[in-house]
Amino acid sequence: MPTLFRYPRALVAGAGRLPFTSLMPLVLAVALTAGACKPREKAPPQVARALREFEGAYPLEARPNGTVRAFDIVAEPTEVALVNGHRLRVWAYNGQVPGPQLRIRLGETLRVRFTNRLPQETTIHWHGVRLPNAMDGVPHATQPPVQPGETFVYEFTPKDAGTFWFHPHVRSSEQVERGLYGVLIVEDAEPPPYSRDAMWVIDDWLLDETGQVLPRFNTRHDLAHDGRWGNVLTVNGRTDEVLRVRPGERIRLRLLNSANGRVVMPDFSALEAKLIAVDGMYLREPIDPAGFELAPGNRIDLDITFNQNMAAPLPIFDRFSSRRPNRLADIVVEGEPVIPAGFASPARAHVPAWKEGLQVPEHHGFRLNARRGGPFGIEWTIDDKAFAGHSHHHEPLLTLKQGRFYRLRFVNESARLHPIHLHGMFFRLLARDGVPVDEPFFRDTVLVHGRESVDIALVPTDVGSWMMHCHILEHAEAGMMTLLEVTSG
Ligand SMILES: [Cu+2]
Repeated sequence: MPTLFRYPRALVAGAGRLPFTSLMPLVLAVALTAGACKPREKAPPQVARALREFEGAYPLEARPNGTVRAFDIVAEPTEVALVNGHRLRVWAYNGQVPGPQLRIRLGETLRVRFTNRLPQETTIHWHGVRLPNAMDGVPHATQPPVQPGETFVYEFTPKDAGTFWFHPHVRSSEQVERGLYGVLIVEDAEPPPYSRDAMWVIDDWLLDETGQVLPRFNTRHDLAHDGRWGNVLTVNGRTDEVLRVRPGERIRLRLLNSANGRVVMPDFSALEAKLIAVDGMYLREPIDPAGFELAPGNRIDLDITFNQNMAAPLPIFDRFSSRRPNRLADIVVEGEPVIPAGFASPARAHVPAWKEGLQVPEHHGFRLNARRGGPFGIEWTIDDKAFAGHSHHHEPLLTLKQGRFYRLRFVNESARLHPIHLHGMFFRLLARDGVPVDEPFFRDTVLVHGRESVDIALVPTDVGSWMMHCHILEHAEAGMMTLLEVTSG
């Protein structure tokens, strides 16, 4: 089983197919021609090959089977017994944090009648779901914000099975932090026969001395660092979450990082765990999850078989900070053994390698940085532009054509972390700091480290105005958002 994630830089030494030195002239040559050769002009032969390799990676159209699954969701302030029974004043979907888990099957249509009973306007964004642009939940860009007391109906048929989530796209650094998020699971048309399908929603909370959500958002400190990192880490709203399984069980464990800023690196090395999906999408083949950086917005699905007998609870740690591991949850294996289920891993998706992707001229390099100014004193910028809230009409920073192959680059000119999220499309990581990385999966969010450059490739499939933003929600709120326009033909 290949190991991919040995961040920081050890990863690239192991995964790169080309030695670093042989790659450098190529990277320089590409950099020199960037801008002179856009895909719409005479496309290099690598583009045609990349497009052929993309065929069949995922469906271009939804295939509704006629079944509509209807849910009501209400957002309102409430109190929940959270963080081990402590009464926490939150904003919640249907009175729960995490919010309700919506579970449908591929082909079914999701219809959510959403009512806003918050003291602020809001929307629901369906993170990772390829859906019609009008259902994407971005205020002013795809819909008017839902005012207090109003109702809005979201209806769409997901094109992909997988682990997705939903949250507000208005003042998200406050609204998500206060507890507004939930999981959307789209099951395969024929789900693999795992003995159970478990979900860990990871969040961290910044609580004040009274044990309540500190009601100061977008502080200078948050903005000058990697957003708002909390002092209480929860899984499914608890600091003492325990997953109980029986010996021999083979389960699917889905993880979501719903934190505003904190990155976690869950350590499952004591178990027989395989990574089978990232950001909802199955891998080309299962791989070792060791070192995967689960940034805000990211999801991973694990395939775990509990062969061993464990007398004591097994703690699962977050080791993003190697000096300060955080206990996420415990796993307890107990009871009567069951016969392990032997079935083929569902991780056998067609994921293009795009080995020539780095030879395709860069279509655009986004520069990520910060400067003084703006309503919070610090602005986070993409190409020196700060997105001034959602209250204005915005011109797209970049226009892409449906069905074309693009190589894009993020150049982090700052020292902070930026998990960059694209709405409405998946992309594949091609390189970090110019060194090829063959991740056998698509993503919708990639963590860009301080001073790092990251190359991605994508084929936009859905027309519309799609957001691209940092998923550290304080960075996004302070400007690190923009729009990509995907046009037909
Ligand atoms: Cu950021």
